[in-house]
Amino acid sequence: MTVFEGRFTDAGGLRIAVVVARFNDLVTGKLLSGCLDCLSRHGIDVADTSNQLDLAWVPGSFEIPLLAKRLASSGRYDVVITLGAVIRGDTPHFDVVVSEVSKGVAAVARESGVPVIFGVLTTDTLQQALERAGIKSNLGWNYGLQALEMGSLMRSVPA
Ligand code: INI
Repeated sequence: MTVFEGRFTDAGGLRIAVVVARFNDLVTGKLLSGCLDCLSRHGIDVADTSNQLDLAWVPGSFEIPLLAKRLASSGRYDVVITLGAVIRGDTPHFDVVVSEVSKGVAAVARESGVPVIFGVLTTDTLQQALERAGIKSNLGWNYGLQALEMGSLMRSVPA
């Protein structure tokens, strides 16, 4: 029996792209900070000069799948992390944005074969979003960890 498992200790060679939405950047900026902190503490070069990690900003979560697709299809990255915050209180089209970004991200991963981490918070209020982006915990950190696990796992499984 072969057991395939992602590791967190062999992250040095991973190439990572992060797509971040500017909408609700009070929240997404904190998710990004938490995510980069996690990656950095696991050996990823997150400096401005890094050739291991690239960052793409999009206007809102609706645009995330398009950029994720371009990056995942480029062949340059082992894993793509998406970060966004969709808050129900802000918009009557909450359900549309959430549906498009969640289905879009899942489709990109399936079609490209590159893992795409779904780091889009969907909450009823800004308070709930902030609680998940640093006031209580910072889910950005978790998304970084999940990216390391998936990048490592996909490398270990024969294509
Ligand atoms: N984008 C978000 O990332 N979060 C939101 O809460 C949000 N609201 O509230 O509307 C939002 N809208 C913008 C959308 O993602 C697109 O950028 C816009 O519709 C242009 O295509």
